[in-house]
Amino acid sequence: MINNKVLSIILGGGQGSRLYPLTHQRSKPAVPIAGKYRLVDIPISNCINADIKRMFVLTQFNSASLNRHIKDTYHFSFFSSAFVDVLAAEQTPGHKGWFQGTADAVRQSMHHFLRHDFEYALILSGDQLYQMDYVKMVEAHEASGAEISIATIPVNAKDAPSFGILKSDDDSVITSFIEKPDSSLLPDWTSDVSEEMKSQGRNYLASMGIYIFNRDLLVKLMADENTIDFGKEIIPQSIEKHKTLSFQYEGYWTDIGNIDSFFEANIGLTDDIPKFDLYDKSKRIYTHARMLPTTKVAGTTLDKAVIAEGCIIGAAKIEKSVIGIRSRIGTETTVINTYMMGSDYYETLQEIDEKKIEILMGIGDRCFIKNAIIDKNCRIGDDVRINGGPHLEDVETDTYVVKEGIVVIKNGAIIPHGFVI
Ligand code: ADQ
Ligand code: ADP
Repeated sequence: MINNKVLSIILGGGQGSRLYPLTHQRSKPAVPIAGKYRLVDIPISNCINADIKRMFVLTQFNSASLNRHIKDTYHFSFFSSAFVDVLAAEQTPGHKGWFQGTADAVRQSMHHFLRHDFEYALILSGDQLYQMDYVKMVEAHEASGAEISIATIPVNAKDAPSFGILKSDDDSVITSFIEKPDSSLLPDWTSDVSEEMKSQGRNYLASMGIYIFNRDLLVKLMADENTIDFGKEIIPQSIEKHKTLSFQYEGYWTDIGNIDSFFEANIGLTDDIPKFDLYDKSKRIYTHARMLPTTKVAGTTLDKAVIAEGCIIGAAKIEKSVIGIRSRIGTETTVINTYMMGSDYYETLQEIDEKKIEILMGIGDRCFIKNAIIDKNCRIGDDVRINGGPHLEDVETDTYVVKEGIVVIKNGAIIPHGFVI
């Protein structure tokens, strides 16, 4: 079986500065998405659905929450060879510690990979939302006799400068590649795409940052210590020397590397027919099985609301919002266009009494919250008004950050009664 020949390497994130403050105290793969999952669940689930069961997650921080999430979620049978291992950047006599870039992350971890028997290394990005059958890509790679394959997707001129852009011949062999081209260069980089893609103005073939390398070639390429990144060095330097296949994909795929795209991807789940389908049994997204109680709602008008398990909601209105696990929302409160991540635990009435907790976890009564991301375990008092939007300037305080009009309340922040943003 072809999937047994594959070892997956999930690039869990650099410093994650573009997702700050969500990555302030946790590594990027541990960032909660869609109310109950974490970013890393996406590539891991895609692997499990493709029956690729050996995965490494490379990350900068050895975060306890990521390790616990992986350990508690992905148990495989005692008799199975399946595993998900987190490899954090580690300081050894020969290494500075921090991963310098994507290729450097793979290089520093090579000794862990080479203990395993595999023919193809499937290198995945940890911050994308999509459901793709990797087996088809591996099959195309093997059938073509290529040494490298890159998953590609047509994009429009506005998005093209954020990606690696390439051109391929009639056999889908990549003939040229440019990492994040300046928009003035774009006229030279159009590709012959399908009519459907053309009608959407998606005339450029972008790298999805998903690669297959033959094992021997990867070993050879990693021996050159001067290369730091796949997109900037390894791929552009390799295409002339090694047959590199473009594996074109036209399903839903989005890069969620910054606050804006992260917000859009989450709010997009409230659409009538979301582009990212969480309800497809054959493409299931796995996460920690928490055995939470059902959600309780009283007196709330719900419109396009995605609500996870274990919530206690008394709000007046929730519209176009994703409400995460164990969220508590008080009465007469309105929540619009907001992603609330939820809480890691419940506070018991006894605890609240003993610790004299004044502002409970969740959102209080009579609040108005719009265009916001509320990280886990926040305490938002009564009569708070958070009105995000383009009228707000980018700013950072102890408790929140505004980025491109989106108000991000930091993990565990306490927002006092009557506060206005
Ligand atoms: P980017 O996404 O800009 O472009 P990069 O920042 O290198 O590339 O990130 C790729 C993946 O690796 C991300 O998941 C990121 O979090 C992770 N990563 C980055 N640095 C890391 C590190 N030091 N250690 C561990 N993981 C790290 C790339 C390609 C483009 C392509 C886009 C598609 O370079 O050609 O078009 O991906 O999104
Ligand atoms: P999930 O997968 O549900 O997000 P995790 O097990 O990753 O949950 O995280 C739950 C977190 O909440 C853990 O860090 C746990 O230690 C923390 N936690 C649980 N109860 C309490 C509590 N009473 N006070 C503070 N932290 C708690």
